[in-house]
Amino acid sequence: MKNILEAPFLKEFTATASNMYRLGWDERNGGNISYLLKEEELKDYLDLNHVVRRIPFAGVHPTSFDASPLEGKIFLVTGTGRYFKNVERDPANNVGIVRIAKGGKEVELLWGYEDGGRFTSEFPAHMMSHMARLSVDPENRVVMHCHPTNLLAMTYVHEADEAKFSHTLWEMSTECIVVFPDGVGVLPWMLCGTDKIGYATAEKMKEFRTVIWLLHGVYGAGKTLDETFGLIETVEKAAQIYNIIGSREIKNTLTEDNFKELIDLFAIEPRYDFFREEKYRKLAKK
Ligand code: 2HA
Ligand code: ZN
Repeated sequence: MKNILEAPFLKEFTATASNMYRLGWDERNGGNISYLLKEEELKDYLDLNHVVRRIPFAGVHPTSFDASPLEGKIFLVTGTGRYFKNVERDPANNVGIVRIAKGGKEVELLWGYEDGGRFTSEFPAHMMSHMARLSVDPENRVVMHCHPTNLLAMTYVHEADEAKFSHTLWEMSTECIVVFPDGVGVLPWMLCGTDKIGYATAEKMKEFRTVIWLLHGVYGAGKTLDETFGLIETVEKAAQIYNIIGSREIKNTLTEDNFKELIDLFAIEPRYDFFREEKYRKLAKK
């Protein structure tokens, strides 16, 4: 067997955690990442028949919560209470590789959490989000949660309306509508670590790759770690520009006609129902 600490998927994962930490998105034990692994990329590094220990799900309703659609799937997941700051220096204690057990009520630990730890408290929200994303995008592999400073600040002063929030972010730089034409979903404040917020997040994840938890942070989903990181990075930068502008008078902004030129150039399908002008709203699919 090769040394798992040298595995490309693990190195990319831990480097991503460090980048998130350095950007101030993951103070203390804030944030968590789950990454769906392929058996082929694991088989040279781990004996997949060796289960280190079994860990039940926590914070979920034992009868209604069901991760069985993910049975047999293997995830690399940050640990509960662990600091992103330390993930790259010490992955064996701070992250784990877990397989969803038969029945979908517990996981089989294959590697990691070596000092007795367990997966993030947001594991139910992650698993439900994976199920939701996979139902609309079979290539989705990453769910990422963090507390980006500017986006969090923006949730205190901007209306919580999804269409308005998305439109404002789109206006904050030319790239935005290209990177997240699906806009952002917005959830009211809810207690974190529960299956209730997990269900609500997953429901939004069927429509959006970015879901904002008001006064808390953001969930992002994507096919790769880079794509998901880049999505949150772009949303966070837009929020930063929004905050820098503050209450100063806007003298220039991107118009919906500008958006349309970008949409045509990049051949993307935006949420036209989030537009204001009737000529664009009527292009909405629903
Ligand atoms: O503990 O960010 O939402 C990590 C969190 C909880
Ligand atoms: Zn959080």
